[in-house]
Amino acid sequence: MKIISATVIVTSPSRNFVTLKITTDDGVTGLGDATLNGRELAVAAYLSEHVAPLLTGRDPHRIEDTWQFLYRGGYWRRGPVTMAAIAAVDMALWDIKGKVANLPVYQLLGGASRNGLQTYGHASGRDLPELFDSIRQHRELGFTAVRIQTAIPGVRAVYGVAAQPQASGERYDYEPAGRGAYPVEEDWDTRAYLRHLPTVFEAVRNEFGPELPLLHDGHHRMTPIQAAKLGKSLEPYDLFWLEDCTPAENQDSLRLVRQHTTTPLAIGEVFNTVWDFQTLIREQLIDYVRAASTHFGGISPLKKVMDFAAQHQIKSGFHGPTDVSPVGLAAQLHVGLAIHNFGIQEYMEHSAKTNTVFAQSLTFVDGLLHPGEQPGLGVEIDEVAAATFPYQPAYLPYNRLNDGTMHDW
Ligand code: EZ4
Ligand code: CO
Repeated sequence: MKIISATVIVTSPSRNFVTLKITTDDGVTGLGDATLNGRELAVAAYLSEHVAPLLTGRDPHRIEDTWQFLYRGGYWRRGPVTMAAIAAVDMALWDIKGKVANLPVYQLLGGASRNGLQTYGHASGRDLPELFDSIRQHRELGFTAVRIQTAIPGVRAVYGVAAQPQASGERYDYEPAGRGAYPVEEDWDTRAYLRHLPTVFEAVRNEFGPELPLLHDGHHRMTPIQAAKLGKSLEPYDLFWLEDCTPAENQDSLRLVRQHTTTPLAIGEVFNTVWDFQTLIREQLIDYVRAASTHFGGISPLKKVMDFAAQHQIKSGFHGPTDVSPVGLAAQLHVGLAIHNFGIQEYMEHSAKTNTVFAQSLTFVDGLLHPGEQPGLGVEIDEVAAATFPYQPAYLPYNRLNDGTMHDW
């Protein structure tokens, strides 16, 4: 069997997605996700100009060799653009292998270790009543764990908080990228945040009791000592995890955070390779690996980092926002179902419009996600529908402090 073509599909049903489609001489096709939020066309060009021409004629079954060929052979290693491109190839080849074997990909990774994946949804509110409503809605939808983000007094716009209250029964409407040619500016004040957040968690615990698993995302905005302080002040509220408390490209700084708090830590949605986790895993400085299949080089490296993490009792918490496409989501669901050290899966449902382009076989029943039993990844793309949604520039917001200084994401 040989690869005869690799084509890139850019489509924007609600948001931008970059998808690689690999076709073999037997007529089998595989899909891979290469979506890099706000930098989509760079990956599309990397794939169509530099990767697709190298794939023609290769044996699609040689997944590991193709991965190493693109990673080691390209000389330039790592980085989000390169690794999203390699991820798409890796996923598409696993999809093909599954279809040829007539098995869902999780069966090729060792088979199911559980019945389904516990997920968490994103609850948010500009004030406590709005937040409580949002938590209740998520529980009605079947979520058994929720991430909590709220507005902060004195801060105008906070990332991760829906701008509109959700109409009863409606799904989460918050969109983590604004459509337009220039990113939206938000503001930030870490001291106000550190004062306010524990009061929010206290109120949520008082309202919902001790059992509901609660998560929070710090979006890389704290220094190590601030993160240590927040972790400590949240200990009475028994968080499932505190996510991205510092910009962790300095992995060593997590030692300081870890010395001061028993709040579990999750890091890595912007990491690209296992090396970004090396110190964090070896020294057990985190509890959850946040990598996403799409931004981490695909299924093959995700399985490898989780096997390394298993030696240190660290679990998965793969990044699952809507900017990971249905294909990328499926890829990590197959990994999550198969590995022993699964932790939790983030799940922001894709919009109805997105689902007119991508047919997904996943199920979400009683709070458990399952990738389905279709051979391969279980996602197909409707290219005619995709072509009706042309790319639109869209960017994540950025934030500045009161005095105008650019702040960490
Ligand atoms: O900011 O997906 O945990 N989730 C997050 C997301 C990310 C976006 C980036 O593209 O932090 O909202
Ligand atoms: Co995050």
